Formats: sequence, C-alpha cells, structure tokens
Amino acid sequence: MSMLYRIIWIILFTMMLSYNCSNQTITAPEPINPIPSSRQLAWQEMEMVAFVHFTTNTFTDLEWGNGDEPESVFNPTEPNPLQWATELKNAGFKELIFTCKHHDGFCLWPSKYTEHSIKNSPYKNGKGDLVLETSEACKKVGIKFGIYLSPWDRNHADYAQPGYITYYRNQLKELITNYGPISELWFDGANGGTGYYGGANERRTITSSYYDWPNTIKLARSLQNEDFVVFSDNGPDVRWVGNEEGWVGETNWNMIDPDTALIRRPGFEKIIGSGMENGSHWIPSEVDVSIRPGWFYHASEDNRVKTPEQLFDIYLNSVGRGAVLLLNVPPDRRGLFHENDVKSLQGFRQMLDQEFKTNLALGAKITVSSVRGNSDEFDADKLLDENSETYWATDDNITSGSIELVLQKPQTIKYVALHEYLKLGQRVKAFIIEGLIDNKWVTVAEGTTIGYKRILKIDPIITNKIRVKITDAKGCLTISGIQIF
Ligand code: FUL
Repeated sequence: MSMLYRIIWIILFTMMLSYNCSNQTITAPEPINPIPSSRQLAWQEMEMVAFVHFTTNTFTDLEWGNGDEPESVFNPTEPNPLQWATELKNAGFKELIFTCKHHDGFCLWPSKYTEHSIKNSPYKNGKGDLVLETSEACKKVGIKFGIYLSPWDRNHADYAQPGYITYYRNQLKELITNYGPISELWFDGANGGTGYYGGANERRTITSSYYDWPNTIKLARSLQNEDFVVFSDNGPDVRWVGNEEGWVGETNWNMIDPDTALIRRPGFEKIIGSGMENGSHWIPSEVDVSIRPGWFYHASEDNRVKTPEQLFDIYLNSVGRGAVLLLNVPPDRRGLFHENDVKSLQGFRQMLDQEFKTNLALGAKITVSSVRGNSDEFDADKLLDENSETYWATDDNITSGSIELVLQKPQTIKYVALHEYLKLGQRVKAFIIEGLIDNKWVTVAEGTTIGYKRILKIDPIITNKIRVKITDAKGCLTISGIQIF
C-alpha cells in the first residue's frame, strides 16, 4: 500500500469511527414510577375544564337542596346549553361537566328510576332533557362532556341502605349509555348527613365502604371504552386538591398514596394540595372553584362574580402549578350564563391571550449544561421545538443542570414557563430562574416542582439573557419545553 493510500485509508477509518460514535443510539432514561396513564395525560392536556351547576337550588336560592323541593320549582324560561358550551369554548375550556344530579336528588334527565326529575317539572311540559341538550351542545361546539352524579342523595328513601347503591348504578348506566361518550366522571366527596330521604327527614351516615367504588367504577368502564377519567377525593385517576378556592400547592407532586387522601386528619388538605414526592400512585389534582361565591346561581351574588384578574390569578395558581383548573359557571333562572359571568369569562380569555402572546424563547440561542450521551435526540433544541413528545435529557447520574437562553435583543420579561416530560415520571424538586441584569446574574424566581406546566410570574425585568438552574431532581432531567413571555 502506498503511503498516500495508507493515509487516506486511516482518515476514512477515523471519520467512520467518529460518525458511528456520535450516532450510536443513546437509550432514553428509564421511567421513574409511577407514571401517568394515557387517559390521565389526555385530561392533563386539556388544562382548563368547566363545571355547570344547575338544579332546583337555582330556583330556591339554596346551595344544598334538602331533597324535598317540589319538581315544579325547576322552571328555566330560556335554558340554552349551546350558550354555555360556546362561551366556555371561547374562553378556552375543553370540557363541560354537568351536574346531572346534585345532593337534592333532582335529575336533569328523565330517569326511569325516580319521579324526582325534570319529567315532572314545567320545563318543556315535562318533555325536556337537559343532559341530552347539554351533551349535544358540547358535541356541536367541539368540547368534551363530563358527568357529575352526586353520590349523596337527600331525596331518596333508600339512601344509606344497600338499595340505593343499585339505584345509583342504574342511573350511572342510564347516563353513560344514553349520553356518552363521556370524558370525566365526577364523584363528589360531600356527605352532609341530614335530608328529606323520602319523608324520613333525619340524619343518615354512611361508612367509607358504603358506595363500593371499585365495583361502581368497573361497571362504568364496562359501559364505555376506558378513555374517561374518574375524579374523587383520592382518584383513581384525578384527585381533589383540598380546597375550593382555586389553588394547588406551589409544590405540586402528581403522586400520592391514595389512602392519605381519605384520612381526614389535621393537615390533610395540605397533603393532598401538594401531593407526595414518593407517592405510590399517579393521581394528579384538579382545582375546582366557582366563578361566584356559591356553586349555584344567586341573584344576590351578581356583583360578586370573579374578575378577569382574579380568574387569571387562579389560572397561574392552578394550571401554572401543573394542575388542571375546573371552573364552575352556574346558569341563572333563565337558564343562561349571566351577563356578568360572560363578561368575566371573555375578559379572562383576553388576559390569557395578552399575557402569553409572544413566546420570546423562540428564536433565542439556547445552550444547556450537558446532554444525555451527547445525543442529538436529547439536546437543547428539544426545549424549543414546541413538541411535547421530545425532551432535553441528562445522563442517568446527572440530577441538576442549567438552560441558558440568549434572546435576539433585550426584552421585558414577565413569565417563564417550564414543562416536564411526564411519560417518564415527575422528577424536578428545585430550581431557580436568573436574569442577567447589569452584567450580573440575578435570581428572579425560585420553585420546587415543575410537572406538566409551571409558570413563574416575575417582577418584570429587561434583559436578553435568562438562565434556569435545576438544582435537584429525583433522577436525571427530562424537560420538554421552556417559554418566555
Ligand atoms: C362540593 C359540593 O357540596 C358543592 O355543592 C359543589 O358541588 C362542589 C363542586 O363540591 O363538595
């Protein structure tokens, strides 16, 4: 072999070797269990869902009907589920959960298992079916439909006895079979004790096993595919957040030991409001709150509708902390969302659009402290590709790291949003955000968990450099996105 030939051969061989090295398959990190199911992820991606509370209470001015309200009180003059669904959709809500039956036991569909329903009301001379009208309105405007069926029933004579469980399951069957597909089943934990109960007018208590939830849920799933999530205090798919004020803990783990959520010990709300770093099950929190002080419409609260600014704060304290927001908007006695509520919803949407109008991170130069196996598949670009299926990752033993963004020019910055790749489990435990101000890195925000989405509101700064330092995590880092507004 001539010398020249040998040199060419060595160069080619070295090139081939280095090509192979940089392209060898670097495996993805192992998941840190528990991880979300596909239906939990689909629910999470909705970000904002809505409640519509409507029943006899709307006409009797109560929050919890006793169960003895005559059916004749339910008499909306111009109910318009299409207006509800349209306003909710326009404001950004992806699902409407309807109170098909609240604690008073009055059914908004003509259930064949009770006389205490819309069929004995003046509405459409007893021919109306608001569950049907609402589910159809949701289909028409393109949002999902969920069912709230109160387990506690202050009207039913058999409540607290075994017969009521059969009744409850029959109603669930009617709802899922005739009005589906549904996307969420909402089992309220409220059980207040006293009620009409078929005329007994007494206090009735139940034990924690009374409803036999595992079998009720099994039945529900057997009636439809398994796509819908089930909410209750402790899941199995979605958990209560421990308050009805519109916030989840700043630290918000999607995991919890389900039994913890059932034990009403002091501090219980705080535990379910923050989740558990090493909880055994993936049961994320849904933040339920009403646009008004009450869950049902009361004319006396017309001037106490939450403002767009209040709703925006609720958004930051729920969606912005990795939870899903469940906002209630109750129709009035006409059966319409009141003008004040509509105005607030519209103002809220405008604020969201305005505050998160331009993602300044797009077009920025991005660098990270290290990349898993130096592989293109897990590099910094994955933070800006607006694809939730790709992510920046570090090597297995690297549980901290930084992301630095250099914007094209100095900009006023008010929010930084981070997203974790949840299919591999929730990991980040602590991070700080810094801005380069007068040539010095200044900490502008600190946080603990990230989860699906974490929005940090910062006192506005003007800079062209932002740095996120993740200081602690349960395993190597898997971050799918960063946004700057
Ligand atoms: C509570 C109920 O008692 C309220 O009336 C409302 O339905 C709220 C969503 O859940 O537990």
